[in-house]
Amino acid sequence: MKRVVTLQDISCLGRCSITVALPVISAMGVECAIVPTAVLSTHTMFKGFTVCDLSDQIEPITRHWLSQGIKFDAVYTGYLASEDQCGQTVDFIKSFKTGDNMVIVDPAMADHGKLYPAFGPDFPRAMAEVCGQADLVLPNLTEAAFLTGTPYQEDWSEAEVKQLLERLLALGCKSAMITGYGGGKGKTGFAAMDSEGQTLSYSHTLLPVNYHGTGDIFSSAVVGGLMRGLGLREAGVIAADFVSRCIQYTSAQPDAPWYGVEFEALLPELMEKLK
Ligand code: PXL
Repeated sequence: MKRVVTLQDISCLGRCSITVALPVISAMGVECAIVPTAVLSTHTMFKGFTVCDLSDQIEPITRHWLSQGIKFDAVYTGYLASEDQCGQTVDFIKSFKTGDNMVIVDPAMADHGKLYPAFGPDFPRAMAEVCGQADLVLPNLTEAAFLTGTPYQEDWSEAEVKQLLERLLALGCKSAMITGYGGGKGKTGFAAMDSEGQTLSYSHTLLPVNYHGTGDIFSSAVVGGLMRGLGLREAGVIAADFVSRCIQYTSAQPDAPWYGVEFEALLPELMEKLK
C-alpha cells in the first residue's frame, strides 16, 4: 500500500484540511500519515476561531521519522499557518524527497480574488517557495494569480490561463493544475501543464452554489488517484467529478450546514471509480 504524509492544519470543525484529507485518501486505499501544523477550533471562515500553532513540532517529528527510516510515496501539503511555517515545510520536503516519490503542494491561501483572513500580503511569496519544491501544484485561479504576481480578474481566456500555468512552472515546480477553470461561462474544471509542457484540461457544468473546503477535497482526491497509479488528467477528472457530486448532493440536503460539503456519503462512489 502506498503511504503519503500530509502537512496541514486540523480545523476541529469545518470539513477541510486534515479532516478531509484523511477520510478521502484512506477511502482511496492509500495510507495517510499527518503532520498537524496548527489546531484551530474551526476553519477561518467562522468568526472568533481559536488557533494553536504547532510549528515547534515539525522538526522533532521529522527527526524521529528519519531516525526510524520512514519513507513516503508522496508528501502533500495544504493550508500552512504562517510564512515561517512555509520555510519549515520546505525543509520537511527536502528531508523526505527521494527522487522517486512525489511532492504535491496545494497552496491553500486564497479564493475569489482575496487572501484568506489569516494571511498578509507577504504570504504568497513564502508559499511560492514551497511550490518551487513541488512535482505538482494545485492552485485555484486566485492562488495562481497571487503566486505569480498576476493581477486577479474574474474572467480568464484560455491563453491567459496557459500563461498562468507557464508562470507557475517558472516557480520551479514540474507540473501545475489550476482548478475552477472550465473554459467559459457556466463551466468549471481544470487546466494543467505537465512536465513535458503539454496542456491538459477538463470542463464540466458549473453548479450555481459555492461551498467551502471543495479545494481540499479536490486535492486529496488527486493525491489518492495519483498514488493509485492514475495519470495526471485521469486523477484530475476523478477528483473534479467527485467534488461536483459532493456539491450536488449537499445542495439537496435541507439540513446541510454552511461550512463544508457532505462528502462522506459519496465516498463509496469514489471507491467504486478506482475498481
Ligand atoms: O480549505 C482551506 C482551509 C484550510 N484550513 C483552514 C482554512 C481554510 C480556508 O479558509 O481556514 C484553517
